[in-house]
Amino acid sequence: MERIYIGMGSNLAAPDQQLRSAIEALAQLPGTTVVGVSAFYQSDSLLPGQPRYTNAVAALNSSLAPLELLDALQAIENDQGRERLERWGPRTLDLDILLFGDRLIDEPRLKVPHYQMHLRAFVLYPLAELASAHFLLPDGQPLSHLLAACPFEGLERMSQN
Ligand code: ROI
Repeated sequence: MERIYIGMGSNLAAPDQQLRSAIEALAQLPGTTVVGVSAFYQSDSLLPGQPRYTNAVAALNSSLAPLELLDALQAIENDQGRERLERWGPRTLDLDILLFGDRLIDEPRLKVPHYQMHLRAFVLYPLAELASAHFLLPDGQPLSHLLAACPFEGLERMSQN
């Protein structure tokens, strides 16, 4: 079993409902338990001209291998109507493996830790709700340092999921 953190995002077709459906789908994966879900956060898209996003982070315990989990996440994205029209386009559902235990994964289909997680407030603040204040990333950086360098500004924490 490994502890895995999944970043979730949606900015189309009732984003909050997309995330709720995704959490249910994660809980159905073989060998997998959802052990925590952060609050939902809304923020403007990093790219102008797109609807606002809802983002959250889920913590899993899973015995799936990294690429098995990646396949499962892409199947959930596709089930929820994800269309891959343009790389950074708006989407009904985005599921990213942020962290997979302490592993460093560098494969063509999968890089872990997620390459931009340390820059994204909509990833770091929800992650901090699930991981302890002393949490270290695989490269030894404390999560608290990443948070200190990444302003909360622009994030809106929703009171209910
Ligand atoms: N912006 C926000 N706020 N949340 C996201 O999940 C997100 N995902 C993206 C881009 C378009 C970069 N912007 C985002 O892929």
